[in-house]
Amino acid sequence: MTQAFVCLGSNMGDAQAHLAEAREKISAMTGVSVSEVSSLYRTEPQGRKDQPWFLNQVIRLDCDDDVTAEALLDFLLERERIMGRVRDAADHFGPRVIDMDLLLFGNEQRSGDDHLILPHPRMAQRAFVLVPLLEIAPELVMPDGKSVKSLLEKLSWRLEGSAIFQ
Ligand code: PH2
Ligand code: MG
Ligand code: MG
Repeated sequence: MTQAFVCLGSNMGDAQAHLAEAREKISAMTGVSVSEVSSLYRTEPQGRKDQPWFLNQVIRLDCDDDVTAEALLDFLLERERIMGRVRDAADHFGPRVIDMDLLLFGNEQRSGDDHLILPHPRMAQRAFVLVPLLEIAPELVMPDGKSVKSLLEKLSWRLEGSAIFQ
């Protein structure tokens, strides 16, 4: 069994419903179960400020031994597409119906030769990822040995209720 972590995000339409649908779709994957879910956080947009705030959540997946990181990534991208996600190559950080980002897959590290980069290349800079991740995995350590807690301590951010400013 391998534990994976996925960050869900939405800032278009009924974001809460989109996150619920995403969890439902992911738990339908053969050999994968959703074993932990964080709270929902309202988060200040990163990368591009002139867009609505996001709703973000991190979930933990228990993956059977025959589920690979590539298969999980392909499944997530296909579910994004089914849910109506339109990719705009020129607007990598813009508004989206649903985003399902694979953060970690056990201790695997990938350089991106096959589109898959692990750990997720931007997670260490994002409080909207690290805060919900720590909520469900407070002792989690990255494949390079750094604690997730130490990554968050390097960032400038604040929590007000369930809102994350960064
Ligand atoms: N996703 C992005 C870009 N910026 N900002 C927040 N707060 N939450 C996101 O999920 C997010 C973002 C691209 O995937
Ligand atoms: Mg994504
Ligand atoms: Mg993303």
